[in-house]
Amino acid sequence: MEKSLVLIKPDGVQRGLIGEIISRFENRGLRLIAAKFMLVPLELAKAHYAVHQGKPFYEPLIKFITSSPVMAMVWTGPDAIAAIRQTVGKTRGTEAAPGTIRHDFALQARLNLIHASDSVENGEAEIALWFKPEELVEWKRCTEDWMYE
Ligand code: FUP
Repeated sequence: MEKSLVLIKPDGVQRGLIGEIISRFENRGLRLIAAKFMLVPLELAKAHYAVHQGKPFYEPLIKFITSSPVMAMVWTGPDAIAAIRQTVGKTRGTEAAPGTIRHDFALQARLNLIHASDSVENGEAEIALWFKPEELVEWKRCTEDWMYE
């Protein structure tokens, strides 16, 4: 099954949206397999956003992600990458579809509450960056027999 890194970014933590966001993924039927609440070291922030280095929003983004704690998680499930990005919505809240987290709780690009991996390959790489292999928990939700074909 696919795996995705999901970060509830500093704005989501500060605004008290951790529970709301986790509920959305739980309700979707996805399985949480790792979580840690943490301040992001500068080097980790730079590695995570390396693809954006040099872009105008890069420096403010690094400042933002290291400014306050994040809730870092790994979620899995069938088609987890697509399912999670669908639930998260497009980068800008004003472009995200109604019912998505970013539509329902955000307006702009940087303060968009969540990071979610955009492909299986990037998911694997991001999970390796944020978590040690032993931090991923092997278990099965009781709902899965009635949700996963
Ligand atoms: P997403 O995959 O939707 O999280 O968005 P991107 O990978 O394109 O961008 C990563 C992060 O850079 C966004 F979550 C927020 C930030 N960003 C800006 O601050 N300004 C922009 O114009 C685009 C992205």
